[in-house]
Amino acid sequence: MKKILFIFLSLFLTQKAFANQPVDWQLGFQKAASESMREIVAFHDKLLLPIIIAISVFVLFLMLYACVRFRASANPNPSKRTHNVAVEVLWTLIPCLILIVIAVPSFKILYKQDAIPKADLTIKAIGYQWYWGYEYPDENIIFDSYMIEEKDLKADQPRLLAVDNEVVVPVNKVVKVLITANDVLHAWALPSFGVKRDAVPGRINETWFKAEKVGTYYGQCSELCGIKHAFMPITVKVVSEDEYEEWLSEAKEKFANSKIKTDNLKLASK
Ligand SMILES: [Cu+2]
Repeated sequence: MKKILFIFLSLFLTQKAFANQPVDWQLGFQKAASESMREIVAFHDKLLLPIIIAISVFVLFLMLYACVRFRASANPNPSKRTHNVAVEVLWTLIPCLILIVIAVPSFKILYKQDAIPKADLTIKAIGYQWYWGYEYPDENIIFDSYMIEEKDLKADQPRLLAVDNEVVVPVNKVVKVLITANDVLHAWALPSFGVKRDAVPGRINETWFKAEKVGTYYGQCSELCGIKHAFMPITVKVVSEDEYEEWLSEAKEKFANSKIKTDNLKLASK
C-alpha cells in the first residue's frame, strides 16, 4: 500500500507544468493551446484524414479488383475499349467536388487567422543567423534569445529547444507578433498556437495568437536559413497576468543594458 501511495505521489509531484514540444514517436500534431490550432487540428482530423483514408482504400480496392478481374489467364482476348465518357466525366467531377468540400472550411480558417483582433500586446521577432531577437515595442524591452547548448541544459530543459531568454506573454490575451529578419529568410513557428510566418528581411509580417493555457511552448525556425538553421529554437512562456507584470518589471531592468548597447551600436554604425 505504501509503495502504491509512493508511486502515486511521485507521479503527481513530477508532473511538470504544461509544456508542449515534440515527443518520441509522435505521429499527429502537438496539443493545441489556442483556438486557431484547435480548428486546424479539427479540420485535419475530421475532414482531411477521413477523405484521405477513403481515397486510399478506394484506389487500393480498384487496383486489386483490376488485377483479379482482368488477369491474363481469365482474359485470353483482351478488351479493345479505349474510351468511356461516363467514367471520364465522373473521375473529373468527383475530385473537383472533393476539393470544393475541402476548400470551403480551409478558407474559413485561413481568413480567421489572417484577421488580427485588437491586440493586448505586441511583440516583434527578428530572425538573425542564427538566433532570434525580440522586442516589446510598448515596453521598451529588447533582448536576444539563444539556444542553450547541450552541455549547459538543466534537467527540465529539452535539447535543441530551450533558450536562454524566453518570450513571456500573459495567458488569454491577444498577442500580435510582428516578424522580420535581419539577414536571410527565417520563419517564426509555434505548432501549439498554430502560428507559422516567414521572417523576410526588409518586410514586416504579422500574425497573432491567444494562448489559452499557462505553460512553456516550443517552436523552431521553419525556413532553411543556413548552417545553424536547426539551432535557433523559439520558446514562449505563457504565464498569469500577475506573473507577467512581475516579469515585465524585471525584464525592464535586466534588458535595459542590452538596449543601451544596441543603441550605441546603432549610433556607432551611423
Ligand atoms: Cu532561421
